[in-house]
Amino acid sequence: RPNRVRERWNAGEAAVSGWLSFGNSYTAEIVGLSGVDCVTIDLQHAMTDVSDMIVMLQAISATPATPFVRVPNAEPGIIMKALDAGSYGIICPLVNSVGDAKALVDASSYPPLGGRSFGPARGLLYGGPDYAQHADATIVRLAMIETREGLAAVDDICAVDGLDGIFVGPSDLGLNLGRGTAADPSDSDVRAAIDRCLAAAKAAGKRAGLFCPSGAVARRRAEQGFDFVVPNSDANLLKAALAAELAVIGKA
Ligand code: 3PY
Ligand code: MG
Repeated sequence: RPNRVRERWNAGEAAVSGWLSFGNSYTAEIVGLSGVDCVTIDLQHAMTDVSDMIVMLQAISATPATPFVRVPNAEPGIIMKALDAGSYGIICPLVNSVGDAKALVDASSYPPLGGRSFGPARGLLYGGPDYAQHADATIVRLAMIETREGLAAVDDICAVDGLDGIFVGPSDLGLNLGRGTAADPSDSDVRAAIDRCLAAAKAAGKRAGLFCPSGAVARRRAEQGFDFVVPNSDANLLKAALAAELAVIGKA
């Protein structure tokens, strides 16, 4: 199957991803059928584990959305497992150096480009019998820039061969700059850091993504030039929608 994120990019558009933090296949199916291009299963901060991820990927297979996984770190074992389970994209947190970015590319690419081991269990079911031939070109690899070190190295990280681009974590970035954890920061230093990441990606001919706390912010960031935006997570959207309904009843 094609990667819809690449299709959007090839059409000159930003891809929109849902963000899953409940370890649940029903939520994955709902978000996958919502109209998003892609659904990212969060294995870093969310209440999810690898067995949740597998049934969530199966649920997303029954929708038009392309499955991505945010792994907990650049450890090769979990990157290879997410790909073998059928993920078409890897978002890797806390990429602080060229070495971290190369580790992501290495674990997500078959030889000769990388060192991914062969055993694409669900990858074959989702991607078809020719999976091994097209996997390297189909899979999207995004390195998260969300620390001082990552920001300082962003030009060199963007230049890493095989990396599709970067994904900015505004909360960690703000925290690292001593400016709080706002997901749509008003602080001028954090805003400048986000703009710097976008410029670095564009200068290197790479893609730039960003976590956003709403559709309005996601739209503004896509108009600014970001290629991959997330209009908030399932958990945050549920909290906000429930709070709004409770306010109507006079409960909040
Ligand atoms: C951050 O804002 O730090 C993130 O990781 C968003 O997903
Ligand atoms: Mg983060």
